[in-house]
Amino acid sequence: MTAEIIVKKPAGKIAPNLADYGVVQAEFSWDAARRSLDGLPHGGGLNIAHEAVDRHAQGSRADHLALRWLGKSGAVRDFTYRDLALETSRFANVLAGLGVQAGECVFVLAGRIPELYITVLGALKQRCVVSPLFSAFGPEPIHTRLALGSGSVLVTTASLYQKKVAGLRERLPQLKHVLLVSDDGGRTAEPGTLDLATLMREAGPRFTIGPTDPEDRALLHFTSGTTGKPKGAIHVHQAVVAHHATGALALDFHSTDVFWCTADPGWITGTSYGIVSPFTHGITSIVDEGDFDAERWYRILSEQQVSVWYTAPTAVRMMMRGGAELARGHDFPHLRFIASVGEPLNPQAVLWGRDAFGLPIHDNWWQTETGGIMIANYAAMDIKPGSMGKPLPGVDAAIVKRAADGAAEVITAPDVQGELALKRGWPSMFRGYLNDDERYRKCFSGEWYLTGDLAKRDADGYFWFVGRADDVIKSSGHLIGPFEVESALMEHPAVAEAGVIGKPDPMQLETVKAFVALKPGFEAGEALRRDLLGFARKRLGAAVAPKEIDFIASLPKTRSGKIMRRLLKARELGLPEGDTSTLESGT
Ligand code: 6R9
Repeated sequence: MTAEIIVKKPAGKIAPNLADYGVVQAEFSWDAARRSLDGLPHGGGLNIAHEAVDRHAQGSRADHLALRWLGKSGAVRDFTYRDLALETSRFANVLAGLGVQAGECVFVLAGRIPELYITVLGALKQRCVVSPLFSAFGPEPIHTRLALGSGSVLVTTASLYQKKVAGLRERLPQLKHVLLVSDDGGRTAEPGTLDLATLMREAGPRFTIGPTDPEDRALLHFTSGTTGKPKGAIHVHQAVVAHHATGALALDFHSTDVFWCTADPGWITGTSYGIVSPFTHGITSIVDEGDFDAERWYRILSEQQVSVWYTAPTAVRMMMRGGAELARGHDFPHLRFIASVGEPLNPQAVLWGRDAFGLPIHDNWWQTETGGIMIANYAAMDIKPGSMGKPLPGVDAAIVKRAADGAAEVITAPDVQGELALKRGWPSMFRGYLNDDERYRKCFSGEWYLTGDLAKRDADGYFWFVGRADDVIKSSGHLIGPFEVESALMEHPAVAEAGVIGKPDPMQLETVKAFVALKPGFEAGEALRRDLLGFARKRLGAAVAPKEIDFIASLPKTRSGKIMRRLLKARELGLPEGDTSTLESGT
């Protein structure tokens, strides 16, 4: 790992919310965090949509820009908090008018269009359980999720409906209402569906949110396992306390911020931080309908005066491919904080941020199951590139090993690898896997939630990601984290991306094999392969360095950008590929 530590200078123009980690950690309490939200009037409980929308629309931020939508082909639509409150109330009235009750499940299958954001928040007002799906899913993954979640309402676009859903209707007896967004502004007219725009016009713009218990179900997000069906992680309204607190502490939101979370709400990052967290802070969010395009992204960061940017390592690596010169063609005078999640952020990428933007990239770690950021590099804290940072104040994280009887034993010595565990009790912890209590129970040992990730904690309290428990390689008695090997390969000028697996070996149990995608201008061939093998061996030593390297055009990734190492392995070994519903097409 890179030895350099990025030492932060004390307060720049804007003082960080978390100025001293130790102090905030000692003083933080979830009860106090809860009190920085409003709660529903007259003791009506806690509802995400009230905290995200109505309380601002009823207060001094009513005319503040909440959401600026950038369409694929140049259209721009702006919504103030007042606009958002009226539109989301209309949708809540649409649901109520259709007889959709609190607790019923509403799915939204759409690209990043304003209706997605409005219907998710509107459904939360009606106290429905909401599940946003990736619009790129094919019919089968859509069917699996709607069936597992017993979806009674689906909001989608006319074209997605024709292509993907119409043929499934007979197999979805629970699905009572399909509401369509027109692709061209006209009225939709598919049999068995309703036109959303018409319903919205007819619905009233005022809606009173009913009493909401903080433990009422609110959001449902599916996450893929190695095998079997996707798991539906259930989150409750109380999660908003963590969404809000992490916005302040980990993403350093200030009231003047323009925030851009590049994630799609089909991935939990795009819901917790693309919808809920920034709105609870009353700040402006940018939503881009378009797909990744380095030049477009630089333009958005610059023209929209983005001040806080939350993205993923895969996007950072794609931008790195184009070189820092591309970034230097733009000015980013407003940008002051960059964060990333989803995968380990290679030290190279942290440092590239400094070259391209004059700012390091702050890695943070969490999962669909944790609902919000749990470990982070904070604005005021020194960064050790390659580390995920320190636990969120209010979150107790530890490295544990599982004893023979399954009990989790905390490892107190530093730098020892074990499973990353979190002590129960933070508000956005998932409350179950849909219809799978057994699987839920297996995630816990006493007070500890076991994450399935392997990590280390160093003597300064920084956490270092090693790999997912199922990705870790065992070679000649050494445990080898694929991330460490990938990061070393990434330091080579020809390498754009690397994915590393363990390949069964009769002598060593497993040997390390790397798949490498090259930057433009480099040619795959024997000479480069030898060069890379030597380069890795010099950095990592013979025990850890890959023995084999294959060149590959691009690595298989999930739609949220995670390298699917298990798929590289299955393909290498000719094994069944397992659940590939989240695989990004073309990889
Ligand atoms: C938010 C999200 C969770 C898994 C997690 C881990 C990996 C996420 C990471 C990271 C290393 C980071 N992961 N952030 N690994 N460093 N900063 O990604 O949720 O899609 O459920 O994935 O992603 O393996 O367990 P989800």
